[in-house]
Amino acid sequence: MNKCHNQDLNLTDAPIDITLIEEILKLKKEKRVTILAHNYQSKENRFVADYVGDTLSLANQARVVDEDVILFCGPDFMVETAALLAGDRTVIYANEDARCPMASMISPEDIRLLKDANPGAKVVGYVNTSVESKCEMDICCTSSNAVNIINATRSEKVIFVPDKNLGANLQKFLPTKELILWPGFCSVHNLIEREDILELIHAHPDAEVLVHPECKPEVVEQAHVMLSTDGMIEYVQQSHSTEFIIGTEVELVSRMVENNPEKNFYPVPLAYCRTQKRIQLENILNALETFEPRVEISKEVSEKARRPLEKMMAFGRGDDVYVSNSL
Ligand code: CIZ
Repeated sequence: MNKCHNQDLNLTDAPIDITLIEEILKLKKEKRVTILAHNYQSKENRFVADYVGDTLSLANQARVVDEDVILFCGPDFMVETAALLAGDRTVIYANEDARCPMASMISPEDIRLLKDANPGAKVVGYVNTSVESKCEMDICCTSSNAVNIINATRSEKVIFVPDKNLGANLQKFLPTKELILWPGFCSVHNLIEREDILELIHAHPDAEVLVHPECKPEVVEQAHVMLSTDGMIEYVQQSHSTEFIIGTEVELVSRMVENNPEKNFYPVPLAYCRTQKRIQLENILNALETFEPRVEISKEVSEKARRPLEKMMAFGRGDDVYVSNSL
């Protein structure tokens, strides 16, 4: 999680609309709005944000910021997760059309059928799901705390939804659990092939290879370390290596370059999240001007969906387990 300092933007490498940026910065101050932005957001969106991070760290921020209004630059499920945890604060989508394809790959009815077919199995659900699907879960997780959360469940069989790649990669760290998986996937990480990583390793044999756990297992097998996005940011900062191959969304690699100018990073260029890039400065300004669209969830649904999220928040982070059990 980074607290952002707006003066950090290097304007030399991108045609950025300075007038728009100035208007956004002025308006968010006048209207006392906190802007949260996910790690995959564009450089200009990250620049106007107060905090940049992964789903878990942004959800934490949503609970503690001083302002009563939060504008969230991220896909639907992240905005709704923050809203469920933000107490009385108003939470606004930067662009409601930024809908995560993975979240629509499973429905509450699918989860009910899985529960009927596997009586006694607890349901651990990735946060990348709809509010309605969360109502069917025992506990939520993100990639940064999934192993600790699944290990703590009180059943040997655990229904893990919806990401089959994440589930298969987690299973290797969970020898006492049997994960029942669902065929969902991240449309960005699922594009990365083993050959993409092998080509980069061939070109940069001394580089450390970091990949995200939403990648296919055969991709993860080529890596030195599997980590969540905030985990990767911290890892490259602390590592003595000077070269890194990064298997996740390309914007995260831009952040690493900005933070570590003395190190070299080799991304997989096709790993580009179109959903997140639907959020543009114009959307942010419009949301600031109108305070619309707001997250509106009925009281009954909020109460049910908040329960698995609150349980997750009690665990905190934990992706150091991936490093200590290095692949
Ligand atoms: O939890 C998140 O923010 C996502 C989508 C990935 C990660 O590993 O941080």
